[in-house]
Amino acid sequence: MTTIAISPRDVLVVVDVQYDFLPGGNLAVTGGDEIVPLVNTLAKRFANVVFTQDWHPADHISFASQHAGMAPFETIELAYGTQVLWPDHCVWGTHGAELSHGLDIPHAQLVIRKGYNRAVDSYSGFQEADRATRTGLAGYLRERGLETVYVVGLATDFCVAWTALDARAEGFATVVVEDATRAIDANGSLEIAGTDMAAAGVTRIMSKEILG
Ligand code: VGL
Ligand code: ZN
Repeated sequence: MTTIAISPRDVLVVVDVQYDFLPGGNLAVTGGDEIVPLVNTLAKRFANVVFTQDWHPADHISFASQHAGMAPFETIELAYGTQVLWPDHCVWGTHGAELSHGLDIPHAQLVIRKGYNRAVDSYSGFQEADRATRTGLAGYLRERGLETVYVVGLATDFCVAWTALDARAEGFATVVVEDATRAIDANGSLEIAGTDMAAAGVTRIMSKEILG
């Protein structure tokens, strides 16, 4: 099998590998811990690695606890559109918000925090859910001359998919390494994310296509 050669113009974006998304966390993604060794192995192939970190105030609007009578995984309508409500998670300064100490990627260069505005969620590493407020990631990647964005991490159907879709929208070639992600899969979200990514031209591969 011919493997994909990773170039100095490629960047690996490691999405939200944080304790609250790992088993035992407040919004645990099934099998989330299983990807950590693979993410570490993949990262060794990349000169350029960026982390995203979900980073919410304790009263964040995406928390079901902030909406009387609402439960996690129900939805509400906000000014910017439909919002899924979540268990409290990734509250800044808490253990659950920390990047997993199992990550062994000392050469990673940037941590993009997102979701820190109380009234707007941010699944994507590029822009908030209002689809207007930018995180700065696109500018950072462009300024560094990076062209192809490889996305891994948690969760496939939320922060990975939204980050990949926005990378495409910004004009980057975009590749999701499927087996280095795990999904929440609430109310058909994984299938929807797959359809959206295919329509947007996001390529999906398995890690063996890089690692051989
Ligand atoms: C995420 C739901 C809420 C994610 C973040 O990282 O996929 N999902 N906040
Ligand atoms: Zn969140």
